Amino acid sequence: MPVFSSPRSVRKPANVSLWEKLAEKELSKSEKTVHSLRTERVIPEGIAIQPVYYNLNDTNPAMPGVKPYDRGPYATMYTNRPWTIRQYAGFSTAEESNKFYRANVAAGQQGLSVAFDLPTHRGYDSDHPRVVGDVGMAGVSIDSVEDMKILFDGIPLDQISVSMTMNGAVLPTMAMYVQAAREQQEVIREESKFREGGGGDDKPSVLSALRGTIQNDILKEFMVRNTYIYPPKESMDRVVADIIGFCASNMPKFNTVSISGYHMQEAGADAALELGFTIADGLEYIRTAVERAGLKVDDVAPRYSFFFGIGMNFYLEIAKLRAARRLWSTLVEKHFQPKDSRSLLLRTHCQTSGYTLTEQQPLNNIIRTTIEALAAVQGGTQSLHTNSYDEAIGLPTVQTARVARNTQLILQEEAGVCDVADPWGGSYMNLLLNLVTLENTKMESLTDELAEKAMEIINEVEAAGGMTSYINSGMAKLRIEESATKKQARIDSGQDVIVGVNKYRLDAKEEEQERQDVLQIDNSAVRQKQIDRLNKLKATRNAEEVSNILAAIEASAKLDCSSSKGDDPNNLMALCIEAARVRCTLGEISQALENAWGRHVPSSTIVQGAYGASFTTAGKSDSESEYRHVLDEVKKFEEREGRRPRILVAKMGQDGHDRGAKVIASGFSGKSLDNLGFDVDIGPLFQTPQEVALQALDSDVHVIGISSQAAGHKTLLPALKAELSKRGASNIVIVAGGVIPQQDYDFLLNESKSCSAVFGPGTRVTDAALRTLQLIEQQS
Ligand code: SCD
Repeated sequence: MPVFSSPRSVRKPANVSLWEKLAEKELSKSEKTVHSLRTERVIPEGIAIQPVYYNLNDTNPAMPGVKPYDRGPYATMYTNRPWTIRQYAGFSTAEESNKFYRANVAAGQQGLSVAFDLPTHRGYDSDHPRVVGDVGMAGVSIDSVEDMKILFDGIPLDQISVSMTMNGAVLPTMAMYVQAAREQQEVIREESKFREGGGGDDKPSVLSALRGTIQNDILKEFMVRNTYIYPPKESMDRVVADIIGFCASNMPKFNTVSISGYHMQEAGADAALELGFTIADGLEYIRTAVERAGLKVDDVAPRYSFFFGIGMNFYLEIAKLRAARRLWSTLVEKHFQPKDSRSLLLRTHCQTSGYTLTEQQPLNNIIRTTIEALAAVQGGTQSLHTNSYDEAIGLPTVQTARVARNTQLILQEEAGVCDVADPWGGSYMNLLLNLVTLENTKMESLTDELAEKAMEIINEVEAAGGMTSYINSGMAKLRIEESATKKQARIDSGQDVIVGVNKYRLDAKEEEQERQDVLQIDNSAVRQKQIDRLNKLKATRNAEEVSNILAAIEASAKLDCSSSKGDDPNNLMALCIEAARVRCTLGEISQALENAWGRHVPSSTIVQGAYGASFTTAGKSDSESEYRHVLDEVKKFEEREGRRPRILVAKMGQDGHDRGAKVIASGFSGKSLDNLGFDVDIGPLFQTPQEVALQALDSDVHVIGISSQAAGHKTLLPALKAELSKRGASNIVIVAGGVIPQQDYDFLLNESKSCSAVFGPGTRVTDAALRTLQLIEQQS
């Protein structure tokens, strides 16, 4: 007898029988799961909710856990085990973050997800001169295994699954995590020996018990996120491949890559682009492991996992996750013929969209996040992060983080959404449309259509020779930037509604009353604390062991990827664990690899024409006339000054989030009607204030536009202002935009006088352009 009774049916189609078998198997292993066993849930109204529904007239209905997995990777889905509530967080120091993690786990969080600060991402120790404004700002700072041990103090790493968002400095970070787990295990063994008078030594290696996920998705870093360190080839063939190889042999429960579409969506990709590029990335990672590193598809693919962003188009986001599972299983089967069915399963984490959060009326963000979270779970995600409602303006506070976590707990424990697997299977989406064209109105049709669109994109990428070649051609970045610029134009012209921003906006006084305080981090105190700990570490370690292992890492890095297998003595992950053991720092390990490979230098592009073209076809005469008004003003400026207004759009520090900078650069640039007519220079990423000042002088710009998304503005903007003054260029106007809390405006505009305007989230590009022109005119 199956544990689950299927809906009343006389005959049993093959998929239904298969589903029953799979469901039984899942239930038989579920002692540790959150929900108790049950066949159905009878609600107080006396109605029995079945764990899954299907059309009894269908000869072989699609079922959850059954290929091609549209309806979910597991047969029982949340009816047996709800998705993991996994809030992504990291605060300044390891001590602070540890406190936060422990409190969160006590309050119902089920898995950890570590956010590192930008110096850690980019392979710099906290004492490096390039990272003065970044230490501890957008995540936790980790310089050595000592920090990692503090981060996980009191959190049993062999029991709780830990996700780490790390891509650039992924080797030292993973190595420090593994070494911290080993040392944690040693302490436990010593303690149990002491208590039990011996024993404890026969416990299996801690490595095989470690559960979690390392992001390790470098391809999307080159496309959008920008926290790479090394060039693409070495990053793929040695960093990614050696980690996959090491984990396949030694850490079987660890997900070795989290293939991310989330960052593409945040950077402006629409759902089809996000889906197509993410699946194409996944295929490239299998290819790297199988064709380059000589690993077997079934040794690696079951531990690949995915990560999608969930925005406000409710139906489309559900369809995206369903289509993703279908595309993955179909394409992996076609291209790699795995024998293990787990290689076909697309398991995913999701994060609600940061981009859709607004600074205006921030409480609306709770509603947005709830809708997005619901879409993620209706789409069948395995794990979920819900954003805090203040994230459009800064880092979350304890209270806003609690609301975010409770959003998921309420869905799981109050709303009954775990009671049924894939309620959308076969569903009609819209009754009105349904009367006209029956077939085109199902969620199933939307899934089909999105899958088809994504498949066209995947074919385009494959025709270019796979994702690495496609990225190298610059096309991936360009297509996402174009999509971002068009989206901005649709918002600025009012075609896409954002409640409280371009429609139903409060007046300035009311907005002021709604303002939230955000968490402030004392960057210089965090940095000093890290530097003190680094100095202590360097004074107490064995210098010879350190230099020997760093030399071995550099030598191994010069080899090709035939050493990626987990048992190879040159495997970089194995060497880095040894380096972590002897207390090499993250910066030193990264530098050893850099000595062999160099640092990747990106090229910057500007999409021409997309902004104006979308704006002028918006069909709203008032927004079009505003647009033309800006063009007229720019023209007058040119006639008066003998040249167009010239802006340097720049980013400082290690903050690589460049969607805002790219949209501004694209929107402002160009001579024709297609854009706003400024002369635009776009600076390279990761600049120091000195470098930005020098480029501004070289290019003879009127204005510098600084985009800041990673909380470094209070250190970096005053430093830029000082650099300009030092060079006698105080006449260059500085404007800033991005994630800058209102509570910092006064400091930036009046106290430090380090910029002349701050364009907060929700500012229309046309408004920013007009104000910038006025500021230049006032200055001259
Ligand atoms: C699950 N299981 C079930 C079941 N559902 N068993 C029986 N019945 C069911 N219905 C089992 C699974 O087989 C698995 O066992 C275990 O339960 C856990 O389930 P899971 O589905 O693997 O869930 P989880 O452990 O939570 O893993 C989820 C992912 C993982 C696979 C998606 O990769 C993950 O946690 N990813 C999170 C990534 C993350 O946090 N990223 C943050 C990025 P076995 O293990 O035995 O098989 C943040 C970011 O980048 C932000 C922006 C930025 O910084 O730029």
